[in-house]
Amino acid sequence: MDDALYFSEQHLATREMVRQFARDEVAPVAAKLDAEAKFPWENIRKMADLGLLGVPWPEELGGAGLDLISYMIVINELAKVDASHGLTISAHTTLGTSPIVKFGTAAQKQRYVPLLAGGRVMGGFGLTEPEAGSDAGGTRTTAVRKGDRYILNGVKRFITHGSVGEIFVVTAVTDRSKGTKGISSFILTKPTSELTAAERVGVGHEPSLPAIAGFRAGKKEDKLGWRASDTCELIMEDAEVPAENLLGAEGQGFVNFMQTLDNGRIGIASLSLGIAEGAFEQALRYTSTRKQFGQPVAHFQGVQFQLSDMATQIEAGRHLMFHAAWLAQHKRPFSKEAAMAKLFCSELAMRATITAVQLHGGYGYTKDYPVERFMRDAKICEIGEGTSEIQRIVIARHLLQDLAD
Ligand code: COS
Repeated sequence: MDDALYFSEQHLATREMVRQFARDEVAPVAAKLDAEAKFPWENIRKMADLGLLGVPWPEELGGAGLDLISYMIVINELAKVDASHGLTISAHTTLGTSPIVKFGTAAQKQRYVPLLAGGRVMGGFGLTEPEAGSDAGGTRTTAVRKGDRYILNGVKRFITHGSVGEIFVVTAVTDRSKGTKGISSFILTKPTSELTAAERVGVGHEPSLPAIAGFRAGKKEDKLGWRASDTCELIMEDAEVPAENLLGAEGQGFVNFMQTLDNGRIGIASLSLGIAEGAFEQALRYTSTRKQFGQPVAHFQGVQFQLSDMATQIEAGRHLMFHAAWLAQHKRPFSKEAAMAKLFCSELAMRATITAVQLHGGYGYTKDYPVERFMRDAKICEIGEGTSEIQRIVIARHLLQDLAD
């Protein structure tokens, strides 16, 4: 792809800055963080200092004031080296912060966004439940108004930053009789579960945020990939949420989080593409140096064909992803394109990483090379923020709607 198509000088400068950070600070620790399933607190501090935890938000709200394309570049460059770092930025920014930026009152924005955008605390999004995954409208968590509070009861599952985070946007049913129009969103706060680490690095905990009674982290997941990203349950047991923490109007929650997910899908496309690109770079380098039968294996046509296919599909993925981001940035409809980009890039990440492991032969199956981690990290891209099946449903609905129109 010609850089000039989507990138300005400023985009290229952002790319160079993040590329350098990924090479110097992420690459040396990625394998250890993965092996130990540790949240990258030291790098959270460094990314906060670089403004990477609030890339697309206005400077007056503590963000870096950059655009959506810049934000996609950040996720992409991090994921080329470590998907967990890319996901940390994506989940914190799109899922945790964007609903407050987009649907919050002035007071809510002033209270929460600077803390999130400046990387002072981590944010998350509580939508998925034990019985509500692809069927996002099947939310069981309830919110019952009592005077100046809502009482929330329910469990949210697979929540990125559920344990380490402090600010969450959580969905709950306020009127069961109205179906998806009876779902609302709330801002909930709790102290981080990793206070010692947060205090060590100087970000991750904000003492002025109230610990909402009855709201806590539950079981932490032990995952196949994205192991340096924190995934945890959130539990609400008669959680007492001030009425002023209602985010948007009552009943507006479903449409709001559908819009949030539309944006999130471009981020996961960018992350998936990064994994595919990282795997490709490793495979290209390895096959150019690894000798068998007296020559580098990249001299064999069978290997060349695989490298060519990877490079071609990556190029296609870049166009799909940056085009979806461009549409979103220019306030044009982008829901179909975001689903297409997410579907294509996540399946590409899986194919490309399997090929990269194969091209590394026996070494690819060991932890001496990063491609096995890339392969484990790729799988969830076909599942999280809407499975591949859901993306196909979303795309098909657009196709049929376009026809009807
Ligand atoms: N933007 C704005 N509004 C949207 C929307 C979108 N992307 N998608 C749906 N809506 C609106 C619809 O227009 C509809 O409004 P009206 O009733 O006024 O027409 C309302 O929301 C309900 O939509 P729909 O009837 O399509 O809801 P369904 O229950 O059929 O669900 C799918 C649709 C399956 C697409 C949805 O549940 C989904 O995306 N599921 C996947 C969720 C997911 O990604 N989970 C992982 C989360 S990881 S954080």
